[in-house]
Amino acid sequence: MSRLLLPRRGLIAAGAATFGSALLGGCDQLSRSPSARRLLVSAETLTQASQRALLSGQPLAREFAPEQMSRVFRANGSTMPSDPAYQRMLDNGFADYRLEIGGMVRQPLSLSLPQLREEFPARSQITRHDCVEGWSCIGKWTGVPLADLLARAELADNARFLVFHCADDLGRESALGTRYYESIDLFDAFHPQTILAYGMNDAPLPTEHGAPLRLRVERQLGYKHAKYVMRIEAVESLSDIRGGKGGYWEDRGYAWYAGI
Ligand SMILES: Nc1nc2c(c(=O)[nH]1)N[C@H]1C(S)=C(S)[C@@H](COP(=O)(O)O)O[C@H]1N2
Ligand SMILES: [Mo]
Repeated sequence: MSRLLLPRRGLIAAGAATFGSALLGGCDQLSRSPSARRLLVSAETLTQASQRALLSGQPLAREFAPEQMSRVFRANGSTMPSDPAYQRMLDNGFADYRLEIGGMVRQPLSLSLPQLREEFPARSQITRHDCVEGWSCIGKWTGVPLADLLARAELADNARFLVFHCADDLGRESALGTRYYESIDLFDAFHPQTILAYGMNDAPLPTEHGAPLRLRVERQLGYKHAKYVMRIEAVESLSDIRGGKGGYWEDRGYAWYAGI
């Protein structure tokens, strides 16, 4: 991704979000607008149970048949984090990997890959990945629904966003920090197709696609799908994190809500 592409990519992302909401009418449209979504999930009186009720019945992203899967699934952005701690985990088959879940939760979690595979339900889905650079690929993803992880971590009532901290450093400039990160709201966090994938196309998630664990948030554009996820942080606001816009690319001008 070159710097020159940035303004164009930002425009496309913003256009895609507008197009997505233009297809919906009335209340749907309201609940799709980023500001209304924030308002809807910000009521501090919402309990976890009412959050779940509110968030159920959301539209699903299209799922595809196995024969529609792309023969080659492109990799984009980071394809091999250079971080020495990551390299050590990779060399060790991720035996020492732990997914940390913290911030505004009552039960902070630290979960190994075997725990993620064995202690939680698994979900598989064949979906299309759309990158703002103008390419799409269809692949199969297997992982643990984020909603099940959050049920165990017990979100605090004032938590409104989940931030995904990644292992890779894009190393472009230093003022904002160059580690990849992303964030989603509770609508996407509890959506049934939002999973942390450890498998791709019936094999362990390959390094170039984000091993050992990457986010799939199927109603959003490619850059929201954080690869190399090390830590999930529940927060009330994104403004104190890094550039304050909720993601590595968002801090550089992309839309935070990248709905397809
Ligand atoms: N950690 C991390 N996640 C990332 C990126 C990245 O550079 N680093 N690139 C994003 C972009 S722009 C896209 S299109 C997808 C690419 O996922 P893929 O490599 O599995 O195709 O990952 C997204 N998630
Ligand atoms: Mo992308």
